[in-house]
Amino acid sequence: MNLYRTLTEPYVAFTGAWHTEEDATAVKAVVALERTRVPRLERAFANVPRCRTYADSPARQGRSFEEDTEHGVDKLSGRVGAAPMRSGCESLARRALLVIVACSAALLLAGCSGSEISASETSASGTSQEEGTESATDKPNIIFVLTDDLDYASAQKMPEIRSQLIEEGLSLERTFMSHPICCPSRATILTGLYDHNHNVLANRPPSGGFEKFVSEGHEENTIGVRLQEGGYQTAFFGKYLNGYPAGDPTHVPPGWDEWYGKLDDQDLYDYRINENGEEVSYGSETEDFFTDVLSGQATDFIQHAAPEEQPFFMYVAPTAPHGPATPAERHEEVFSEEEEAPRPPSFDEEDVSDKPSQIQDAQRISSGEASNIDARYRKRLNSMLAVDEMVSSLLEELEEAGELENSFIFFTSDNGFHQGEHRIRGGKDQPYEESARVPFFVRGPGVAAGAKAENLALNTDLAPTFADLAGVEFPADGRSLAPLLSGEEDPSWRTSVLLEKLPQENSNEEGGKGKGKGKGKGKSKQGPSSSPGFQAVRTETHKYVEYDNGDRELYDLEADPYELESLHESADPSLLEDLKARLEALRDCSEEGCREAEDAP
Ligand SMILES: [Ca+2]
Ligand SMILES: [Ca+2]
Repeated sequence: MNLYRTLTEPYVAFTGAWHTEEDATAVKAVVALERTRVPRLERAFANVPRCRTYADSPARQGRSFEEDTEHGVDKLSGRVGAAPMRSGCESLARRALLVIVACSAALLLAGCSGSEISASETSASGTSQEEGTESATDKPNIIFVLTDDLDYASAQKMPEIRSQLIEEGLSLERTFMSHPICCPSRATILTGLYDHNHNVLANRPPSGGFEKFVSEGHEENTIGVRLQEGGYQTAFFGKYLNGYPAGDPTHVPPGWDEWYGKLDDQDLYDYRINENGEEVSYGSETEDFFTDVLSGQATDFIQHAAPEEQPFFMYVAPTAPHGPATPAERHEEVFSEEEEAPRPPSFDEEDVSDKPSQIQDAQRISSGEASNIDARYRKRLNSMLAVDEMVSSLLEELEEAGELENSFIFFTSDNGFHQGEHRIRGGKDQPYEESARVPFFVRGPGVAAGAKAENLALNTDLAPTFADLAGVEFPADGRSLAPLLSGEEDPSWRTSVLLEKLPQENSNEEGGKGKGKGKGKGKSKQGPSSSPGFQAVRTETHKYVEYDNGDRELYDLEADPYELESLHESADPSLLEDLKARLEALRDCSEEGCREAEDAP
């Protein structure tokens, strides 16, 4: 039976109406039905010997936690490379992975659950931040899952993410990526800084990319470094920064006790991983599928990190559903031809006379292009299913290790994704909601199950939130989301965020791509060219955008959640003045100045 054929009803799409409640009900019903039909699976991999990595290495075993913290980060930087994962135990790791994959696939059908905790069983202990009053063992584990280019609506279609994160945790419904494109967004996540302060402005040199991040001195000051100094075991899995490793495939950034940094861009077969300083190649067999390899490495880490006294921080970054969005073989046909990409009112926007020039220059979307958008949408969903299974595996492993109730699991994406809205055939790097707004779910101690909050959240907040939960200092432009996690009402919460794409030196960006890009003037045969640079203020009710070329946009998001009619020429002058003033206060802000500007009434 194809589980998903019943889930293809047209859905209420995007923005203020971005809730997919009908789908949610359908997903739940189908999963529940399957659970009654199929006998529960035993834990299939209970007896599979696992490859022990750092925890069992001679370097590690000779050292207690106290010694680790005493020696600090310099001493600890020698950890990585001490025990390459696959030396001498490759076949075991492979076997374990295969079993995990088999079990995960079975999970989808049979629901070998058991990882559920009720809200009443959780406690707020993990959110207690009084430094120095807690031992390291009281501190919560933090698991951060960062997908690549996942749009808000698609995230709601994932059955495990829905049942285990959305329904068991908090959805922050208004979460944005300040500069919604891979590398700048990830630089913000690692540093807690806006683009105008971290200065990684693009995916590639000279204005951006991994090399720019390094040259700006950020690697020594990431959230990984601070949490490691604060007594956490830190581990990184997957996609780091575009352009990594720039010539040295054994480069392990400071701050990470274990490092599994993906090489070879977005390839899901025939790629390499830098595994703790050792370059390991993967082939084109079924079991080489990257998301599954990533899942195996991350769950293995939980197994060996959980028994340690130290709490742990995991940064798990799959490349799905970014193009080429290759699904696992077992998922190739799950979302099938009935599944059509969302068609919000902004799809193939009819009247673009209100829009900036690059949108006005774009032609309407042809039926052939619409079919291509649908095909890519299905591929993206199918590619996400292995991530969905990975989330389930991580939760199951946490529960098995007795750590689930003391772990926060964060799930988000580095940017959203256009699928025909405002005639933008695909891509991101735009100020529109489809680009900048992302799915964001948190589950953990003290987080109410099924809660939703409308407070504005931003990628600058992630590092400060992790630091706050861990009880360490981390100066940043953002702020801790911890009060929102525990359901505190905060009437003084920020009322605006800054969205920005700053001017870049010549670099050939991938964002906002349309195939007609850069081909002369006049009407583009296909999609719009990428947007010029912009800075924009997004308040709870409005968005005001200033482009470098002088174009402007202003939307009343309550009356016009799909951003169909820009009011920049017709708005009440006092509203325009207010938004301009707010943008001015934000555009060069730093740290406390950002928080004050964002909080302005
Ligand atoms: Ca991305
Ligand atoms: Ca319009």
